[in-house]
Amino acid sequence: MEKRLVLGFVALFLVVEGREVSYDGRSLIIHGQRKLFFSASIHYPRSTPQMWASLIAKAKKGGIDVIQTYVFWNLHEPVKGQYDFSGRADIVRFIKEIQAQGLYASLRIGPFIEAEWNYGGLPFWLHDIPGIVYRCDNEPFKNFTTKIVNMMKSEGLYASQGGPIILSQIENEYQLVEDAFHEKGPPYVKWAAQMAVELQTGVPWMMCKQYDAPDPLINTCNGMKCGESFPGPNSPKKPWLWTENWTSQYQAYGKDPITRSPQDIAFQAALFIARNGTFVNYYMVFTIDICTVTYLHYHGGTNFGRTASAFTSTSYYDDAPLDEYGLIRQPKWGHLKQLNGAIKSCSSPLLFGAQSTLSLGPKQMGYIYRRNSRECAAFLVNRDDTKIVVVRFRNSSYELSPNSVSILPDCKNINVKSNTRSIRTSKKFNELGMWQEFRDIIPRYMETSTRSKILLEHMNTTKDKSDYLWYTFSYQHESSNSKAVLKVQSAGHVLHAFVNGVLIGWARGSHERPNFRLEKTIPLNNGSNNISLLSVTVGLRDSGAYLESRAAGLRRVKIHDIQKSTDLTYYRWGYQVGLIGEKLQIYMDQSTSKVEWTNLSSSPNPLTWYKTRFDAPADNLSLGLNLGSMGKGEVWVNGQSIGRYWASFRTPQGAPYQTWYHVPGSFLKPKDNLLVILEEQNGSPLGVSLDIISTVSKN
Ligand SMILES: *[C@@H]1O[C@H](CO)[C@@H](O)[C@H](O)[C@H]1NC(C)=O
Ligand SMILES: *[C@@H]1O[C@H](CO)[C@@H](O)[C@H](O)[C@H]1NC(C)=O
Ligand SMILES: *[C@@H]1O[C@H](CO)[C@@H](O)[C@H](O)[C@H]1NC(C)=O
Ligand SMILES: *[C@@H]1O[C@H](CO)[C@@H](O)[C@H](O)[C@H]1NC(C)=O
Ligand SMILES: *[C@@H]1O[C@H](CO)[C@@H](O)[C@H](O)[C@H]1NC(C)=O
Ligand SMILES: *[C@@H]1O[C@H](CO)[C@@H](O)[C@H](O)[C@H]1NC(C)=O
Ligand SMILES: *[C@@H]1O[C@H](CO)[C@@H](O)[C@H](O)[C@H]1NC(C)=O
Ligand SMILES: *[C@@H]1O[C@H](CO)[C@@H](O)[C@H](O)[C@H]1NC(C)=O
Ligand SMILES: CC(=O)N[C@H]1CO[C@H](CO)[C@@H](O)[C@@H]1O
Repeated sequence: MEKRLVLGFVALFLVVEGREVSYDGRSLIIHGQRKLFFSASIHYPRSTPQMWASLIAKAKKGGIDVIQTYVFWNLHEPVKGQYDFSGRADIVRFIKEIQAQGLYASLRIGPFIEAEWNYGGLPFWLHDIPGIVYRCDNEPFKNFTTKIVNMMKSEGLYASQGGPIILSQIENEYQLVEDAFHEKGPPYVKWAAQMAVELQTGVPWMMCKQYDAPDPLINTCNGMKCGESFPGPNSPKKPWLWTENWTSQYQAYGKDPITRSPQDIAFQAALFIARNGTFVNYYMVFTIDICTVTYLHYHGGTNFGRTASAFTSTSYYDDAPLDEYGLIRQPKWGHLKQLNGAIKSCSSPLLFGAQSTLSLGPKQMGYIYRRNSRECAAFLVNRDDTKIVVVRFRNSSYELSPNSVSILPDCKNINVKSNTRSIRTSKKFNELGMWQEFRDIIPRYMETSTRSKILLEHMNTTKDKSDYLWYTFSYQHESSNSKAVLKVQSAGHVLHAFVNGVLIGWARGSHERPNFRLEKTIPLNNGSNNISLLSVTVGLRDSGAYLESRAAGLRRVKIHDIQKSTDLTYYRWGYQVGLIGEKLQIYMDQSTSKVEWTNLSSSPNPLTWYKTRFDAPADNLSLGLNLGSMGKGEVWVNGQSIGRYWASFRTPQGAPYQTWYHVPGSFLKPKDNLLVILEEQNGSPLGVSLDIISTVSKN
C-alpha cells in the first residue's frame, strides 16, 4: 500500500521589494517577487552544535526554506545580567549556519515561549523581583528582547541587513491567558508591540493568536479568521482544533501518549491545501505554524539537563521527520520533501491556476489545480475514516487510506518507502564489577541549617538550582506501638518519604495533575524519630497565566498516632536544597573522588549514585542509553547531563514513557567515558545498556 501522506508543512509567501521585509494584506514581501517557502522548526539547544549543520542540511534537502526557532531566555541569562551564548546556546552560530546553507530564519523571541521548555523560557531569577507579574510590561522583558535584537543586528543577521532572518515574534499565544490579566492585558499587548517595533529590525514582527495585535504587527490569526474561514461547513475540524491537537503530540509523563497519529494530522494539513489551494489556505497554514509551538517540529531533539518543562520527557518529538538523533525518518521526511517539491513545482497553478473539484465517491473528492496543460496539482481526499477506498483518477487507480489525502504533483502519484528504527546493543553494563555506588546522605532535622516554622514553597526555596528539596523534622513518639500514619499533601511533583533513614513510600503527580497526596503507615521508634521528606520537581510549568505565583512542594503534613493526631504544617522544619552528590558535582570527572564510592550492593537502595566508565563504539554513531531497568533520576556523561529519566512512570499500557536517552557523539571521548546515574528509587544499573540507534528501510 503506497503511503502518500505527509506530516504537514508550512508555506510562506514572500514577496521581496528592496531590502526591507514587509507585507500586505495577504503576504510577506521581500524583493518584489512572490515565492512559496516552507518552514520547519529546529530548536538549537535541543541538539548539539556538532549536529546543527547536518540537521539544517537534511531540512534543506527535504525542501525546507525557512528554519524557525525560539530564543531560550533562561538558557542565555541563567543569572541576571550574566549571559551565555556558548555551546548549545550559541544562537548566532546557529543562525549563521542557516545562512551558510542558503536558508532563511524565523526568530521567535518571546521572551515567554512556553515550548515545553523549563518555565516557558523564563529565567527563575525573575521570581525574586519584588511584585513582578510575568507577561506584563516590565523591564526584564524589554531588556532581553533588546539584547537579542541588538545581537542579531550587530551580526548583520536580519534580512534587511542582508542576513537570513525574515520574521520575528514577540510574545506567544498571549490571548489564551489575556482574560486572566483583566484590564492589564490589552495595554500589555500594545506595549509589547510598540517595544518590538521600536527596535527597528526592518523585518516584520508577529504576535500569534492575538486578535488585537496592534499595527504594524502581523496578526497571525484574526485577519484570516482561522475558525470561520476554514472552508466548508462539512469541515471535520476547525483550525484551532487542529492547533490544539498538535500540542498533544509531545511526550509528557501522565499524558496519554500520542492520542493522534501523524497521519491524522497530515490529513488535516493536506486538507487545508486540498480544499482551497489558494493563498488563503497557505496563509492559514503559515499562520498556524507561527502560532503554534508544536507545529511541525521538523526536528524535536532532546531536553538535555534540566531544561524540560514539568513532567516532560527528554525525548522531544522523536517522531518528527528528523528524529531525536537527527536521523531521517521515513516516510515522513520523504513525504514532506515530495510535498514541498510538488507544491513548489505547482506553485504557479496553485497561486494562479483554477481549482476544480471532482467527486470520486460518496466520501471521496479530488481537488485539482491547473494553470495550463503542464502545470497541475491534485489532492485526492478520502473522508471515510474506516476503510481503504480505491478510486479512479485520470485513468489510474489509487488506493486511498482512511481519512487520508493523497498528493499528486503533476497529477502523478508519489511514493516513499518507510524506514523503521533499529536498536542494537553496543555495550551492556550488566556486571557487578562494572559499577560503583555512593548512597546520598539523608539529612536529619538536627543537621539542617535552613529552618522555618512553616512549609516553604519548593521552587522559591530551591530557586530551581536543583530538583530536590528536603523537608525534615524530628517527631517525638511515646509508645511501644510502632504504627502511625503519615499524611502529606503536595502541590507537586514527586515525594520520597524517609523515616529514620528508611524509605517508607513515595508518591507523585503527573503532567495533568501535578498535585498529589501520600498516605502511608510508618514505623516509629519509641522516642525521637527523624522524618525526612524529599520533594522533587520534574521541570517547571511552561504555560498559563501568573506562573510567578505557582506553587510546588509540601502544603500539609500530618501524623496520626494512636495517642494523638499532629498537624505538622506549622512546625519546626529543617530544609536542605539539593543532594550532597549534586552539591559536590560528583558526576564531574574532577570531583568524583570527593565521596567514597563502594562496590555495588547486592540489592539496590534508593537515592544512590552509580558510576561506571566505558569506551565509545568505534564509529561515531547515534547512541541511546537504555534506562529501562532504572526508576527515576538524572544521568551525566562526562559531566554533561543528558537529562532526567523516569522509566518507572508507566503508560496505562504498562510501558515506560521513555526508555532511551540520547547520548550525543560530541559528549564522548574515544576512551574512558564517565557515566554517572543518580537513582531516586530502586532501579538497577545492571540492566543499563548503550545502544546504537539507526534506521533500516522496509518495504
Ligand atoms: C535593563 O537594562 C537597563 C539598561 O541596560 C539596566 O539599567 C537595568 O538594570 C536592566 N533591568 C533589568 C531588570 O534587567
Ligand atoms: C478559496 O479561496 C478563495 C480565494 O481566497 C475564496 O474566494 C474562496 O471562497 C475559498 N473557498 C472556500 C471553499 O473557502
Ligand atoms: C484516459 O484514457 C482515455 C482513453 O484511453 C484517453 O482518451 C484520455 O485522454 C485519458 N485521460 C488522461 C487524463 O490521461
Ligand atoms: C570490591 O570488588 C572488587 C572486585 O571487583 C574486590 O576485589 C574488592 O575486594 C571489593 N571490595 C569490597 C570492599 O568488597
Ligand atoms: C535522629 O537524628 C539524631 C541526629 O540528628 C540522632 O542522634 C538520632 O539517633 C536519630 N534518631 C533515630 C531514631 O534515628
Ligand atoms: C520566597 O522566599 C523569600 C525568602 O527567600 C520570601 O521573602 C518570599 O516571600 C517568598 N515568596 C514566595 C512567593 O513564597
Ligand atoms: C519508651 O521508652 C522509654 C525509655 O526510653 C521508656 O521509659 C518507656 O516505658 C517506653 N514506652 C513504651 C510505651 O514502651
Ligand atoms: C563524534 O562526532 C562529533 C562531530 O559530529 C565530534 O564532535 C565528536 O567528538 C565525535 N565523538 C567521538 C567519540 O569521536
Ligand atoms: C485537544 C483536542 O482538541 N483534541 C481533539 C483532537 O482531535 C480529535 C478528533 O477530531 C478530537 O476528538 C479531540 O478532542
